[in-house]
Amino acid sequence: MLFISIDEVKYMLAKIEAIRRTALEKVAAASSSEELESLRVKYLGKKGELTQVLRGMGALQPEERPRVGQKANQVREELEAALQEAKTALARREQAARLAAEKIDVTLPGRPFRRGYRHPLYQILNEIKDIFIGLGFDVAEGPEVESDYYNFEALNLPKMHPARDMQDSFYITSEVLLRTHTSPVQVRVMEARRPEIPVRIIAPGKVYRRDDDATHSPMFHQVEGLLIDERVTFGELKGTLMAFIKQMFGEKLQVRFRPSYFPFTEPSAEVDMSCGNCDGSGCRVCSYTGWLEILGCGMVHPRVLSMSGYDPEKVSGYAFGMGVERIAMLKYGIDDLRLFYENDLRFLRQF
Ligand code: 2NM
Repeated sequence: MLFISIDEVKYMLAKIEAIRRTALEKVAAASSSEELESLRVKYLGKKGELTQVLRGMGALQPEERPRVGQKANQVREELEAALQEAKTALARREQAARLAAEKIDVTLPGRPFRRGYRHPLYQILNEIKDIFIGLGFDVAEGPEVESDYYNFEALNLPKMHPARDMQDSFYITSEVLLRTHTSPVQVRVMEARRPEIPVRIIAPGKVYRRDDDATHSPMFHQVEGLLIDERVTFGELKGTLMAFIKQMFGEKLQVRFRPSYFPFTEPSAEVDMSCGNCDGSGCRVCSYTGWLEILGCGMVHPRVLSMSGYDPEKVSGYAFGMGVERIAMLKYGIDDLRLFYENDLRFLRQF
C-alpha cells in the first residue's frame, strides 16, 4: 500500500507538471481573448484538468495529500497569473491594432444641428423688460401662489368686490389662490421698502384666471409697473408709456388715453395705439375703430399706498399693466393666443 501510494504521488505530481507545461505553452500561443477564456475553462474550470487531479487526491493517504495539493495550487496560481498577463497583453495589442486601423480626420467640420431659441412670448417679454430697464426700472418677482391679502385686499379689492368672483380665480383654499395679476409683487416690494423713495419697478410673470377662448388663456403673462416718488403726475405716466409704446411698436404711431376704472388706481385709464395695419383708418384687425387697446394704467389709489406703508399726503405714484400675449399678438398679427401654447414647431419657427 505504501509503495503504491508513493508511485501514486509521483504519478500525480508528474501529471500536474505535464498539465502545467502544456497549459503555459498554449496560453503563450493564444491569439485572442476567446481562446484564453476556453483555456481557462479547460484547465482551471469546474471540470478542468487541474481540478480533476485535485479531486483524485481522495485516493492518497492523508499525510501525502499536502505535497500534491501544494503543487496543484502553485500551478493553479501560476496559470492564473499567466492567463491574466496574456489577457492584458492581448487587449493592449487588440486596442493598438484598432487605433492603427482607425483613420480620424480632425479637420472635418462637425455635424450641423438646429440651434434653439427663445419662445416668441419670452422674446416679447424680454423686449418689454429691456425697454423699462432702459427707463430706469428694476425687475421684481414674487410667488404665483398668493394670499388673499396680497392679491386682493391690499389692492383695494375688499371681500365682496365682483372682481374677486370665484368664477374668475383659481382658489387653493378660501385664503390662498393663484395670483390673478402681478400687482401682489408690487405690494410686497412696497411693504419691504417703505418709506423709501423712489420705488421704480416692473413685475413680469405668469398669472391665472378662469378664462379660456381665442384671446384668453387660464394662464397668461403680465408685466406691471409701479413708480412712487414725490409729486409724481399723470403727465409722467403718459410720457413713460408713450416712450414704451413707441420703442415697442414704432415711432410714428398715435397713442391715446381713455378714462377707465380699476379699484387700485384713481384716476384710471385705458391706453390705445393707432392700428399699425391700417394706420388708423379702420380695418378688420382694429374692428374698424382705427385703435388697438394695449394696456391699463392710473395713479395709485391713496388707500393702496397707505395700506403698504406710504403716506399719500407725501408721495404719489403711477402704475400700469399689460398682457404679454396681447402685445405679442398685436406685434405679430396673431389672432389666436392658443398658438403660443401648442408647441407646434411650424408656428414657433416663424419667430
Ligand atoms: C393695471 C392697470 C392699472 C397696477 C396697480 C398696481 C399696484 F400694485 F401698484 F397697485 N400694480 N399694477 C395696475 C394699475 C395694473 O393693469 C391693467
